[in-house]
Order: sequence, then C-alpha cells, then structure tokens
Amino acid sequence: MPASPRPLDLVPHRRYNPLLREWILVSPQRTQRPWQGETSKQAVSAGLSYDPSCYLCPTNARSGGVKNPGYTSVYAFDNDFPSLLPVNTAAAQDSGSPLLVAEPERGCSRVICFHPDHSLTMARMNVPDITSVIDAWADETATLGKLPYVNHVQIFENRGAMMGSSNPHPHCQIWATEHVPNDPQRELDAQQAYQDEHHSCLLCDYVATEVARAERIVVENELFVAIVPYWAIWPFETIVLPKRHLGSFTDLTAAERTALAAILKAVTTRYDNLFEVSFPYTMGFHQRPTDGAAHDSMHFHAHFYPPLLRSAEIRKFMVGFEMLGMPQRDLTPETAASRLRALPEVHYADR
Ligand code: H2U
Ligand code: ZN
Repeated sequence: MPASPRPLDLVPHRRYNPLLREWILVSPQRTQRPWQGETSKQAVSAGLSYDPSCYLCPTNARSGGVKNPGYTSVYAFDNDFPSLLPVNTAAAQDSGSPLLVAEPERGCSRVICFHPDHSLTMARMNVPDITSVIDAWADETATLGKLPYVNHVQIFENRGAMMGSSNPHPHCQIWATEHVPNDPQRELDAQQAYQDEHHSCLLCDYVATEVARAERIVVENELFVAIVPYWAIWPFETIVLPKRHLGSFTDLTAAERTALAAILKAVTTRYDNLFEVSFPYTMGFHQRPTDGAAHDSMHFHAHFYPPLLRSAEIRKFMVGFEMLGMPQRDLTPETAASRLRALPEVHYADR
C-alpha cells in the first residue's frame, strides 16, 4: 500500500529557487529532535567608541598611510587594496584553446564607514543614522554607475570575523564592475523570463504570496517586508523586499529610505537576539545594472546570508553534498521564520 503523503516539515523534499532557477534539498526530519534552545550568551562588553588601532576610526591612519578625516557621519573612500582597477591593460589574449578563456575586467572598489562610533553595528544604530547610510548607498550607486567602465554596482557588508570581516568598525564594501557578476545576472535572467511568461514581476508576485500566507514573514512595515524565503539555503537567511516595484537605490523615495532603514534595524536586532550575540552575516543588495538599459523586470532587494545554526559557535557549513551536489538545509524556512518573528524587537543589550 503506498504511504500516505506527509507534511513537508516531516519528510525530505526539494524546493525550487525561482530567482536562481535551481533546486535545494530540505531534510527537516533531521531536526525532529527537540530544540535545545542554546543561546551561548556572551557578556556584552561596553565596546570602545574609538579604537586608536582601528584603520577605519576617524582621524586614524589607514594601512596605506592615508589619514581618515575626523568624520561625523558616513565616510566613503577608495579601497586602498582594490580588487578592480579603472584602467586595465590586460590584453584579451588568444590562448589558442576554447577551454582557456580570459578577458580584462575594469571597475573600482570603495569602503563605506557607516558611523564614526567603532562600537556600533546596524542593530545598534538608530534609524536616522542607518538612513544616512542608505543615502550614501544611493549616491555611490549613481556616481559609480555613471562611470563609462561600470555596469553594475554591488554593495555588501561582511559582518563578524566568522564571515571574513577584517574589522569590527561598522562598514561595508562596494565593488563596481564592468560586467554584471554571475548571481545578479542569473537573477536578472530569471526575472526577465518570469516577466515574459507571466506578464508580471516575479518578486512583486512573491511578496503578495508571502504577505497573504504570513508564515515566512519575519517583520514588515508599510513599505518593506523581510521574509525567510521558501527556498532559503542558510538556516536564518532572509530576503528584504520593497512592496512597490522598484529597481535600484536611486529609485527609493525619502519615505522608502526610512522604511528600509527601519527594516534593516529590525532584522539585525532579531538576528542578535536569537543567540544573544552579535550575529555574523554577509548581506548585500541586488539592483538594476547601470549599463543604461531599462531592466524593468528587476525588483530591488537585499539578501542576508547568516551562517549560524544552533548557537553562537555552531554554524552551517557549505561542504560535502553542498559543494558537490546542491544546497541543503535541515531546519525548515517556516521554523526559522517563526523563531525570528517571536524574538523581541528590542536589542538584548538594551533590555
Ligand atoms: P572587509 O572587512 O569586508 O574585509 O572590508 C574592509 C576593506 O577595507 C577591505 O577590502 C579595506 C580592505 O582592503 N582597507 C582599506 O582600504 N584600507 C585600510 O587601511 C585597511 C583595509
Ligand atoms: Zn574603528
């Protein structure tokens, strides 16, 4: 006799990621053991507002010798160790083999300090100060996007040593490139294909679906929503989406900038509250390329990719089957969302 179907939170299954057009494996039966509720509380240190040895603090010298100004708000500078250069003299070479292909790539790298206070994180900053960072992201997108050799502006933050951040001072990086990088290009192609087939926007339709069902929403306000995607890979991954269809930082109204700041603070606060530690993550924004084409099907969004799974020490590794086969998760996105949603809005250090 065939087994009767069991709910998805009990049995292994595949879920489809429509943005990358790939499958992920979900094995929720592995988490049927009761949740241990470990939080690995770390003593909240007072934190230095100014660290004389930090190369990002105001008035300090950076490693290349340039001195930072005594900045009082957001401060942006050209990365002293850029991954891309505006002038690229690498000649496109004929290697003589179709299997040995290389080409030049131009661009530039910037660093943005969010705030002069060394001890802050996005979760501990106030909404007006985060809004100033969003204003800077919009200005950088516009300025870099106008450069003739820049066609895509990737803004990202590595937070915490576990994610490779070189310094706790609140900051992010921008890599502006001549070509659209792989994942943004895959997402653009998927959104265009969906638009062609359904005559509507993939992520507008996704927001409507998730808002109606509510089970994967972490937090929302009038203009933005944060969701653990149905196809999330990282245990507590989220996607942050504007409810209105817009394609770039440069499209955000003043009200949307404030609403985005509030959502970023709300998401990062819940992350910190989950294990009562400063939660590591890589986050970044996907926006319309700056190549001059309309890219109307592009729906602006942020991805948060945090590695922690069960405590401040126990992280998810992308190894083995993930490296050789496909992404896999145990905890269902629905469980992750309900755990994040249930956490207090107020940061644990302020309680
Ligand atoms: P990460 O923490 O994500 O690594 O970003 C810090 C960036 O700051 C890194 O790309 C740059 C590094 O090259 N940097 C400078 O431009 N000047 C310095 O004096 C040190 C670090
Ligand atoms: Zn600092």
